[in-house]
Amino acid sequence: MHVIDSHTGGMPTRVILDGGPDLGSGPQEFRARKLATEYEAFYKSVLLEPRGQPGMVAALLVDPVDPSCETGVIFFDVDAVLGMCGHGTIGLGVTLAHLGRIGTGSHKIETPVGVVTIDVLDPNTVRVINVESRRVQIAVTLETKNYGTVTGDVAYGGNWFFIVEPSPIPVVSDNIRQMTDMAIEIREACVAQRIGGENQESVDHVIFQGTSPNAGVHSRNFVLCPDDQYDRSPCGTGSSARLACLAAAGRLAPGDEILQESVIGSPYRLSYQPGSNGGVTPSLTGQAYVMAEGKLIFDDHDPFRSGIYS
Ligand code: PYC
Repeated sequence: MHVIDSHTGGMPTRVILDGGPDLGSGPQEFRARKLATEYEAFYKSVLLEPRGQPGMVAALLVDPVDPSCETGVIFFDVDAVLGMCGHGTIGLGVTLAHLGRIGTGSHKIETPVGVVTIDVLDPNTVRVINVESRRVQIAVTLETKNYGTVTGDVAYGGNWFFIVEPSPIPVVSDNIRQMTDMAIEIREACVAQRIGGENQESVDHVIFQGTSPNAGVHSRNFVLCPDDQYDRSPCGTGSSARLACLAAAGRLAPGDEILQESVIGSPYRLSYQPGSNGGVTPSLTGQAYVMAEGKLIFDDHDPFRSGIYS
């Protein structure tokens, strides 16, 4: 199994070029469901330690249904198959450019939630035009066990988000452990109280939206991912959901650009255009760097070939 590892603002992506399971040739949504339900051991083995690392997202390349797309891709972390992944798409764009498969310019990528466009601006900088994103609930109140009442918006950006603004604690790296614990409780409360998408989709990510000490930066976020890790990047799908909330609240005009930072300070440039179904079409620009090229080996004699389960 050939892989290329990159990071986008510190958040790792492992692109799987070949050697993944045969998921058939149906719509990407069906293939993603097949991966989630029939190949859990495979996707965990790619990302669990010692082969993988905490927070890492994999991008399994598959043939696109639409031949005008450069590739199909299914993203997953160690605990879930994702609808979309913004940092992973930036990492994928940089990886495909590194391989010489694409050059600067515009390319279409097919994901389980729809076709996204990438603009490769230079070998390390990619703009993603994401799927239409929307705010679906405003100022929802939920009860948590240890943190009392929490209020936030529910929004879609390719994955499902509960967005708390302002963050209950400063969004700084010293608070990552505390924010992680709090966000896990909030996600559990969302599921228990059936707070999610219009069709009962579960909230799978939680965002705390805070301020940045850096001049010119609009905001800084902490994002909890399904694997209980925080996003080292500003989270592309989370930033898309956030743009939908800013637009719906009249706080950001179409075309206006803002700079958003992750909790470790890595930046994305964000803007949107009105979507065709009442939401927004987000644009996010970030940088990724290739770190390693390799071949994953699954040795039958290796007691940890499937990863370390804890
Ligand atoms: O960038 O959309 C994103 C993302 C989702 C999970 C981790 N990163």
